Amino acid sequence: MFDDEPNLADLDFERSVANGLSLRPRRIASKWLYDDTGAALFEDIVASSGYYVPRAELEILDTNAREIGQTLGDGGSLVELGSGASTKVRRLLDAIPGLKRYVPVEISEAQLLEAAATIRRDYPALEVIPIAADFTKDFDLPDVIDAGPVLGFFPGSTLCNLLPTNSETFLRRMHKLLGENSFFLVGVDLDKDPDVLLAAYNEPGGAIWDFNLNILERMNRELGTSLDIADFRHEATYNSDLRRIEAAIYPLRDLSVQVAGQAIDLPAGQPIVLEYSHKYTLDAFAALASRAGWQTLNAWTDNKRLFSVHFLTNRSQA
Ligand code: AVI
Repeated sequence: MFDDEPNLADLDFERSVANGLSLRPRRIASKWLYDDTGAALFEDIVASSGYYVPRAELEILDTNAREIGQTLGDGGSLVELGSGASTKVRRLLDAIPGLKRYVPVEISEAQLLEAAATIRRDYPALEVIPIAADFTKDFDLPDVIDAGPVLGFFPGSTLCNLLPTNSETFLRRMHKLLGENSFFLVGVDLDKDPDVLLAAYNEPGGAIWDFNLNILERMNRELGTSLDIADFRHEATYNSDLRRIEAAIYPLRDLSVQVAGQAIDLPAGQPIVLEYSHKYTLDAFAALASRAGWQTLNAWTDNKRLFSVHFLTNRSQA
């Protein structure tokens, strides 16, 4: 998964946690939330009633997939970044019959190959070229896609977990990766009433707690700590200046933990920040994409204006 703290993301788990917990506020890079258990717990968030993102995004894709296909034209390649189980993309595959190729990019090879086999079975006319890669690092796409239009697909608002400057850098990298003849479909969460956001990111005792507190279980398992999840609570707050949700866990009493040979204090009530989730207006995201060299062809929202999908291009004659 993505990270907003490059200095922590490039280290191994133990070093990253030790360094993050010495920052103020204390941090643990969000990429560590998504081990196998975390990824499974995140699916419970996706299925929960309060987290509107998946439903709103599917509504937008269903409504606009045909137009996306018409703009793309026939013989194109769809490159999905972080394709997971390749579920959402089916809405596009179903609605764009002229598509020639699907290139799922996923770090988990087992999940990638299983999903690719299922897509091959269900869409026999489609050429499927799975790529096992961490899309946050440099990787190559197959040359064969240069022959036709390319549609990058980055759903789920994952981009919003990056700091805006890092999002811009990422979009610029994708510009280079997808090539001159490309389009990019990006899911972006909208800034909105903080109460709606807080309801989506807080569910006391619910799936979000399990997901975030799982980091403590992971530390116990992999770093030999003996933290008790009953000593922590989770809370997501909204930072209205920076327009972002800040998800954190809070010790309920003064604790100390030994990581990488260092004794680290975790005082009661002091946050350990796990994840930022930035929220954008349509214009603010279009401006950010433009700074990264993308032109916005369209930016769609769902009916309730909770979420947006931006349809970008780098074609010079858009
Ligand atoms: C993965 N990412 C897009 C989610 C978000 O909405 O920022 C992570 C999440 N954490 C708790 N709920 C959702």
